[in-house]
Amino acid sequence: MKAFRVLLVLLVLALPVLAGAVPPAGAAETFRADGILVSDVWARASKVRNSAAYMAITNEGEEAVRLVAVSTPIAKRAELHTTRIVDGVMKMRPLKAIDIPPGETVRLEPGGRHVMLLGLRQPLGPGERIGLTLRFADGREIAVTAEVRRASGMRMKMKGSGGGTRADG
Ligand SMILES: [Cu+2]
Repeated sequence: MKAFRVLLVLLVLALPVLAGAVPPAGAAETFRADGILVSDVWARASKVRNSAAYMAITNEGEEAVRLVAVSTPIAKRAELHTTRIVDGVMKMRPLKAIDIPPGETVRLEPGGRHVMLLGLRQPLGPGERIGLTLRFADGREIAVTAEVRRASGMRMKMKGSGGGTRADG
């Protein structure tokens, strides 16, 4: 009982920070090609038109790599976005590219940079797997698989209030 209450408090404290998304620890599937390692790839469950995908990209090479585009069969368009807080409102802005310096890992995560999926051709349910192709400035391409996860959070604390999970982009 006590532990449960502590957990609740932790959840409530964490929610604003995570902007409603708690990425669950999932299967550690990694994708590697030519010195680029992509891990923790997931997409937000969504019943609406848009969603977002997140991942960690590690540059194991000696030279900087630049992610310039992402494509996927499940959406009309995929864009690289960044998120900023402007006057207390979260705003997204398209990015031309995401640079990964040699030896470093760049994380695309809720509240930060992400792959915006625009015009979903189908709803994304938890547990589904979707394909994404990452394209880099030097022509390299890496095909990865994202697991669809529920962006649990905001609606979780309202126990018994319908329990519908929606994605908000
Ligand atoms: Cu976005």
